Amino acid sequence: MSEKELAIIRDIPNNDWFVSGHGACPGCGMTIAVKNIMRIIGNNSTVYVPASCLIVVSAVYPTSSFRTPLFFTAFENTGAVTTGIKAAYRRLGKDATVVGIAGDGGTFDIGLQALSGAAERGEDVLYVCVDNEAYMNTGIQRSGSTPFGAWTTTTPVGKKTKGKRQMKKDMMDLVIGHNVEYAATLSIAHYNDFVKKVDKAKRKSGFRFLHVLTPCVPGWKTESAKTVEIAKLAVETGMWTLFEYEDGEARATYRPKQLLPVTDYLQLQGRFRHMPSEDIKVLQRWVCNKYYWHFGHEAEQPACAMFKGEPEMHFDGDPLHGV
Ligand SMILES: Cc1ncc(C[n+]2csc(CCOP(=O)(O)OP(=O)(O)O)c2C)c(N)n1
Ligand code: SF4
Repeated sequence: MSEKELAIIRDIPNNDWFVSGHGACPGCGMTIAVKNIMRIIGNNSTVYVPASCLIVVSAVYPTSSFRTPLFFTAFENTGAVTTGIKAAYRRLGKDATVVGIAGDGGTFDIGLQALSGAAERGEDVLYVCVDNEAYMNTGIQRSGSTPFGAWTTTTPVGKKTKGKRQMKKDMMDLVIGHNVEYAATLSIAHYNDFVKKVDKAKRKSGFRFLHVLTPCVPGWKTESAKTVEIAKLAVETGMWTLFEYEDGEARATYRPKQLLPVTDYLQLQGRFRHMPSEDIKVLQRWVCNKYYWHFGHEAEQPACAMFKGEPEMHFDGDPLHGV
């Protein structure tokens, strides 16, 4: 492709292919992500969106906020429908980017089978997961992506239970396990990293997966003006790790020099407000384990000092992602 590679936020073309008029909540992280992804992908593209907040807020027949062709069928089949659209274009001799944009429920849980099929076949499509960590448009039910301790309507807080009891599923590891062409995690607060990864995914052929953490105001019980700050804190506390997988190797694209304690992230969100200190410690431990797993021992962190010497911690190095 001869067009100039995009490296920083100012390089993004001004043309909008996802426009205002949609019904998303003020401060919705998902629409910030989608607007900027579409600016980079451009209009030589066809978008598929399964049942999710995105389709509900942006496509009330016969109108749509997407200025590209938009497809919508069922919840569980993003991998299958994008495969079919691309096959039809191939048959017609047309070259267009086919993008599927699904929520975490449609990716981690109910769409996992179709995603796995498309990834394993190496279909030439771009799959974007806009991850708001629950089934939001149907009333904030927990998904495989919901973090430990979070309140949702199906992981309530009461005398016996205190939010979700399981850890967030490692979706990137599952996708990378298919030996895909490209996979990357993105943050709406790390703009230049975001731009480079979307541009890279656009330029490549084969199965590409972008995983964006997208804060949700009512689901996370946050202030709408704090969406980007919360996305940034997710990275700085290690709740969200920025890396990419390319040519068979994973590499960190940003490493917080000094991890902030998870409480800096949790305290801005009502979904964690009930968390007892022992649960916060469990979550901090998960973060530290993940951090050492990704970045290795040389990056020892004060926020993790309390776990030193515990056998399950990866304090001895062995970073799985080869950073
Ligand atoms: C087979 C099937 N089961 C359930 C539903 C109902 N449903 C529609 S969207 C949705 C939740 C989507 O959650 P997610 O993918 O996380 O996207 P979000 O709404 O959070 O953006 C559910 C359960 C459906 N449409 N189809
Ligand atoms: S419920 Fe959450 S994901 Fe859905 S539009 Fe509102 S802020 Fe965005």
